[in-house]
Amino acid sequence: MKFLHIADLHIGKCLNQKSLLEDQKIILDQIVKYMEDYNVEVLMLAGDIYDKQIPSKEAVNLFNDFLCDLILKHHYKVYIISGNHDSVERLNFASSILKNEGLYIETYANVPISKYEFYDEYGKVNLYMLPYSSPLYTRVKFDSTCNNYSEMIKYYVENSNIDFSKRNILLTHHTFLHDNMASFSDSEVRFNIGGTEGIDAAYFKDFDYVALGHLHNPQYVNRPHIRYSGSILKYSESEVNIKKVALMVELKEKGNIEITELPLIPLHDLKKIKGTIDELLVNPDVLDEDYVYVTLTNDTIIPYAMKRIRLKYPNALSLTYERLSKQLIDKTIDTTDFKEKSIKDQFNEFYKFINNKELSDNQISILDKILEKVEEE
Ligand SMILES: [Mn+2]
Repeated sequence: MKFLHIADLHIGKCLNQKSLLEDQKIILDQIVKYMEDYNVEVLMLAGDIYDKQIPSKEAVNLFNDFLCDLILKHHYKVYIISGNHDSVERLNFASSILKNEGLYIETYANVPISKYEFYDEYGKVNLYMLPYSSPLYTRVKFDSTCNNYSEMIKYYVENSNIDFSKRNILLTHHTFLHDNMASFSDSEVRFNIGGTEGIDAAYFKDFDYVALGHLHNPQYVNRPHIRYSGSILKYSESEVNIKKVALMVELKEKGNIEITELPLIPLHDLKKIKGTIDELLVNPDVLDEDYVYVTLTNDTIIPYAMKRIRLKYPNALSLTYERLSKQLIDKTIDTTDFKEKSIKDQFNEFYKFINNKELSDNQISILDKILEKVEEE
């Protein structure tokens, strides 16, 4: 059997207040196109469908259109689990009814794990769907004494009577690590502080394929068939150099699996650019509509810098000054006896701290005038 594995759609996500809905639509269209082109009739979504527990109406509409295209137009089957960003109750809406239409949604972790079956020329394939769950939920809901995510996953798998002589797929949304390592990005939300969310991926080596969601960088952990497809778009500055993919997986007879990375091409790329304002504004008429994080290397603050940058880069997301941010990290102002200092001296010190030079005579006379006026009032 053949299926497409994607995850971490985060529909409705904004980057620095910029809505990515149009970008997300382009990617979802590409996914439908890949399914058509490669004759894939099953799509698996490994959680974080929406970016928020209460998604905007635009986000819900976009996902609805995507599902209608897949199911009503193409008659594909779609399997969805919830991730840590999704609302368990809301995503579960009408799921029992939708099963009749080829849309399988699981948002509550079950014991045994919810299972669906496929048949192909090599026999039966079991799909186990384990949505994002927490040790607390598992302890309260079931007869489990699990104290952390590793024990929790063990509990679900060991109580599901899985026949590993058959072909088995697991669809889940958690943090799986290999030797305590994985490639994280800044757009994932950690489940808890202290790092006990990590689960040893080796535990899943007996599954024929593990379709993972949560980590936004595409990667495999421990074995090539225990795999994160990654998010469908770059969702943070830490991902500018990461290529996003959908994974096409073909399960043949037991032990024979083929995984193909299909590139997802964004409408706008996400990148970092750096230079003086003049360097960045060379060829001002040639627009660059990618999403850019701008770092200026100028020594002084440039008036209306963002306004000027946006003439060439209309989708600029942020602007920082390299020297300023470096300085602020490298040193701090000595504030021990600041109360004894005059406002003028304090201002002078602050100016020197930011600009690495003293106020000029002209600036001092302007400052004197301002201070005089402030005192009068
Ligand atoms: Mn996510």
